[in-house]
Amino acid sequence: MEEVSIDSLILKLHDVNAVKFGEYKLKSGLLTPIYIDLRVLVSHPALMNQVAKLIYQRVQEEGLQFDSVCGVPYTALPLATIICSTHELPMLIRRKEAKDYGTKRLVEGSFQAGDTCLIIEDTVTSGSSILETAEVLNREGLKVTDAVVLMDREQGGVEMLASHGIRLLPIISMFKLLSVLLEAERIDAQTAQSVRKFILDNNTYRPKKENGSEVPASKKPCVELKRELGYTDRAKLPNIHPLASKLLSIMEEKQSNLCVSADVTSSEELLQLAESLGPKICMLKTHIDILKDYSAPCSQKLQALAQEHNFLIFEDRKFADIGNTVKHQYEGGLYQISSWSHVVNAHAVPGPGVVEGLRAVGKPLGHGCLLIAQMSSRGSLATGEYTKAALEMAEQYSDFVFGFICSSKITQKPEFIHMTPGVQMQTGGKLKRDSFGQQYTSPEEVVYTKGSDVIIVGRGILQASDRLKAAELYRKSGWDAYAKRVSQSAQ
Ligand code: S5P
Repeated sequence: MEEVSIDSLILKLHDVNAVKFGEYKLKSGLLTPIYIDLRVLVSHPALMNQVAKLIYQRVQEEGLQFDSVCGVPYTALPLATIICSTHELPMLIRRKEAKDYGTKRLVEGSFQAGDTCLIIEDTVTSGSSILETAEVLNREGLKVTDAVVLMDREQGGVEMLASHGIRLLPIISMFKLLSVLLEAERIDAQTAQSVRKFILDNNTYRPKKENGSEVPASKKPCVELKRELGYTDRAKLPNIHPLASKLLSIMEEKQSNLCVSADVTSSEELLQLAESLGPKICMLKTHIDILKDYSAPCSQKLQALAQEHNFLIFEDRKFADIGNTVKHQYEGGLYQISSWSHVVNAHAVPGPGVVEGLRAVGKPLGHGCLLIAQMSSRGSLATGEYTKAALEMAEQYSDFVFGFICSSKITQKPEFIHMTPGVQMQTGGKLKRDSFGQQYTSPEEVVYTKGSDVIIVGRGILQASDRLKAAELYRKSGWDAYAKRVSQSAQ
């Protein structure tokens, strides 16, 4: 069977009218400018097989463990059938209505209480259809922990299901779909923008407070639709962290939102990189503990280069311990990170103490910290509620935390900087990965579609035959995507 790429699948789905633009009514009664109707798939067997193949690929990549598979009736039922038949997996069928004769079962097939069942779905808006199916399966004693969906409308399904303990793994997101159709000139920029606005304005997820009442709808984190402040204006915001302000000013001045990830193992190569790529970047990210020959003069020279070429240094130490320990790790030991690095980052997992420990050292020195709210690696656990908790922690310590490591924009507050790793130019529309689960997105998608501020690029530049040329390519691509985003938001 031919290799399936997400981009070509999106175009084929558009060809067969599975994606339509106009005015349509959703199950909820809401009028939508885009309608995804995957019921037509059954009339296109080759496409059906491709979709089934992609879903199964995702299941394998995530390493999901389950005893059986259940497709949400009716559209996903044939998809589940193809997958189960091809890979000889046991399947269950959920009846939508119990028959009034015979066994009266709501779930057909053999299973045992405590078995795990993987759910497959074609499209998700709020996640309610998956939840309904999961509840029926739960009542029969089955566990549901994961669901794979072909198309996520990004209107709160991931969050809603996560709040019920189900991880939703989408293959195509609405924003990806729009950017592919726009790129292929199947839709114009105005249509794409109006759909984006609709999606952001109609997030269906209403998290419950502890007392059970609903908190007001929050918009899906993503591209800002009101006129967006540019980097220069954000640098002047009254409550902005001085380092965030400095970074934004550097970005504007050098027309660069490129942070190079200098993942090299010798001091000489690190300094040579900083010297040659310095003029192209706003920030240089280090993993100081991978150097085989680190000595204090290396970090002193790096500081001098940062001054000369006007970039910030970010030691990607990913602190993740109790406050007292990270304090020592930050200021002491062999590397004395706080003496030379403007920026560090931390996992939110230990709770606020990790930020308090780092802040005690870094704040008096004028340094700042990024919290890791999401990760680029396959199967990352930093999603949903965890991401939200990281955001809350950043808000609480905004005198030290000025931004996030994340895959897309997670807050509309313009004081916070979003920095995204896992960036490489995409070729042929295929999602790039490395052999250890690193997942790559293009600069355009990260900055324009996902609303992030800074692209972090390592091997995309380091492995190029001409690193300077590659850095210029990434700088231009990241900057053009930012310019396009800001100019569209002004329209
Ligand atoms: O989620 C993350 C967070 C980080 S900081 N994913 C990442 O890849 N990183 C870092 O970004 C990672 O440690 C590496 O230094 C860089 C990505 O490198 P590349 O070669 O894959 O571009």
